[in-house]
Amino acid sequence: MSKKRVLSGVQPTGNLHLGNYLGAIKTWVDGQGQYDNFFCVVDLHAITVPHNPATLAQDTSAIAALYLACGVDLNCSTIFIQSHVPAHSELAWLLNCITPLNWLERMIQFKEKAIKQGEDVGVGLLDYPVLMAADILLYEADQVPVGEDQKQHLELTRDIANRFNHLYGKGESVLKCPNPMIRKEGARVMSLADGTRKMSKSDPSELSRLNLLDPPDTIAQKIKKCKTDPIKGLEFDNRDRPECHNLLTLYSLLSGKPKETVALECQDMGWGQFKPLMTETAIEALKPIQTKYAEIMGDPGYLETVLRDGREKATEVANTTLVKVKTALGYSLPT
Ligand code: AQP
Repeated sequence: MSKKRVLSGVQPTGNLHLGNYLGAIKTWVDGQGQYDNFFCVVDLHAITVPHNPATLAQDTSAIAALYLACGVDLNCSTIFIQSHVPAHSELAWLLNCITPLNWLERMIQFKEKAIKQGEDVGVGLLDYPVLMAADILLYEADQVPVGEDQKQHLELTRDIANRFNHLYGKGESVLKCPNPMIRKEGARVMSLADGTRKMSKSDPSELSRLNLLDPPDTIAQKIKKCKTDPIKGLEFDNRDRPECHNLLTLYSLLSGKPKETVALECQDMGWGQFKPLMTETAIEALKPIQTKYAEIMGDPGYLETVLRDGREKATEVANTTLVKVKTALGYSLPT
């Protein structure tokens, strides 16, 4: 029996942080042996917010290198750049034409990000979830590992697939309906500056996040300055102590110690004792990723080969789905 397929991606909109790693990339890596995986750098999504053309290509390659540095294994996974496979844009257009506008207007991420862009908000930001649906549906993905913030977009992808099949499938499933894969712990990593807001690349404060490539002294400084509370004795799951819950969760995930072990270890600690422990744990957890990243970036030819092979494999799968969709819609295909 063939393996189930996984598709996921990250936007090259800034430095990858612990939220992207623990919410998404670590889930990819931990489960990759069981699946046939496609991991893309979603650079078409990156221009739905203001971006810098001078750094887009470089940022995109850096994220692909980080996938490898975090442990994505090319024996069971394909890494590629979204814009290198034109089928993504083409399917997005076709799906646009069957997606009701009010489905998109309901998306929380659109509402939150649109406020930041004011009157200049682009159509691309509203349309982002349709492009995401195209990304997923092209690969007939069974599972999509994402952080909790993307759950609503995943539900929309399922709705779009069902609507397409209903309208044009003649009783068959042209598009495969995917399932979200959301881990229990780490699905929503919160900001170091405010335990009620998610850690995010676009937060203007660098102190709000730990980036995967932060050097040890930066990690130490960010943890030293992170928001805490005046209470001695650290605990999980106290609604009035969101920063405490977030920091203990990060400690648990980065150290590999189960939640119960961390709860016991930290129950009598004050912040003065916890912060150095957390600092050392974060530095140690990120060191192998940073070392591997430096090796990969030191050999650009290797990364180019990985991405060229990835583009070929991805194009083959994506174009097969695109032909099915265009046939169902009644297009004549070039001979
Ligand atoms: N704080 C988070 N906790 C858990 N998972 C998270 N993800 C993002 N933030 C957290 C997951 O990371 C993957 C890639 O995200 P993305 O690059 O597509 O964009 P995003 O979700 O919008 O991430 P950011 O960091 O907040 O970027 P900006 O600020 O550019 O929008 C996704 O699987 C996401 O769930």
